[in-house]
Amino acid sequence: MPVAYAYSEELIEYADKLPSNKGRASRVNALIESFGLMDKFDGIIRVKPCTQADLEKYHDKNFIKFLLTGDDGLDAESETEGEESDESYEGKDEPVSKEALYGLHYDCPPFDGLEKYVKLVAGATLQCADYLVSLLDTDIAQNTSKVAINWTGGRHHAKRAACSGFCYVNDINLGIQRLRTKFDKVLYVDLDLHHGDGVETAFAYSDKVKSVSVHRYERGFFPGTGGMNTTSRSVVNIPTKYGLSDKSFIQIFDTIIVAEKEDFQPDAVVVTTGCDGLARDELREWNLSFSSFEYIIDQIVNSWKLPTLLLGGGGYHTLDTARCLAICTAAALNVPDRKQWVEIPMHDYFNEYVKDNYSLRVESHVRHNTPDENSEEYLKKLADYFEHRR
Ligand code: V1S
Ligand code: CA
Ligand code: ZN
Repeated sequence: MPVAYAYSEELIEYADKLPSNKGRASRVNALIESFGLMDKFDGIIRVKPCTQADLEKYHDKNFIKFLLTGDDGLDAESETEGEESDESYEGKDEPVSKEALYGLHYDCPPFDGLEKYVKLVAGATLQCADYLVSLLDTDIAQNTSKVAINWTGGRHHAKRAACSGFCYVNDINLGIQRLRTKFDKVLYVDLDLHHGDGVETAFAYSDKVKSVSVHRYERGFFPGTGGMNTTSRSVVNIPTKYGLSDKSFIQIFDTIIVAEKEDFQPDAVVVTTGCDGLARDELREWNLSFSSFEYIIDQIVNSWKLPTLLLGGGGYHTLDTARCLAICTAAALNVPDRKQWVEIPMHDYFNEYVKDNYSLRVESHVRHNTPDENSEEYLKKLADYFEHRR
């Protein structure tokens, strides 16, 4: 069961600095280690920073220069008057700051270690893609799963020349491009609560990459894109309402996502798992437990059996994200006794789990009194819509 895991002390140290997810990478990694999963991987991908040239394979050169050094080398005049930004409406001659131009503010503030962070996170996804690319054709033809995991990746909102929504560079697009050097067709599956807008934009006109995102969709909900009618040949947007339950999530997967995969016949798969749909997540939008993620990851990895790149994405309840990603890792590895795991093993962050009595699968993770606004009728409407357009 070849599953490779992207890790280095440096990757965890710098991923821990991400302002929206401080300390998450170390909790996720430590929990995976504490369940003894490190010994079960086929290989540990020793992550090193990627190069500036690697980032420029998808991103705009000036943007990357500014992100890495704080200076894009252009004079300020090129960003004054006439740029489409909120500031330019205020007074038409007012300059737009470079930070605003490149989205390096609000949700994406600069932080200490940013340069190393982006090179390591993108480097991890690229090295995972390289691992899959370097598989022998005989390995690929075999009826086993082939997986590479980077839980610090999955930065799906970053654009070619701008940071967006806690995402500084789009490691997913870089990874898909790298996978495409060997695999003809790549299916992208985005399970994060938010719409995978940055990936959709990058490959919207490609016949070779199909992006499927299931997400919360409502006026005013970030990023505001991903309505059902924005679906095309290579873009499948599955908008959902408040309170999505495990049952509805699994139904969407089993009906729409599986059918889109069958229709496309991909040669490789990239998944952004995203744990911000969990019931106790700070965003409190969906109402999912770990079991639906476990089921979906198990299906993708162990039933589809295609070369698969698993990435992280969102997740703002740090310890539940660690629980969920540890369970997903065990599912990818097909660890048979994982269903019997009930307690958090002793490890560096063990004491932080005291509130839930050190348990792994806490029943209260699902808010039982939260209605699932995705009614049977609504789910059927979604399924019918996608069936008719195939
Ligand atoms: N949803 C949401 C959300 N929450 C915040 C936020 C909260 C506290 C802060 F101190 C700063 C920001 N921002 C947002 C969203 C971006 C969500 C990104 C999700 C990322 C991911 O999980 O999909 C994957 C990695 N941004 C907005 O809603 C935009 C604003 C409209 C509101 C917040 N302000 C700060 C900027 C503009
Ligand atoms: Ca999504
Ligand atoms: Zn998200």
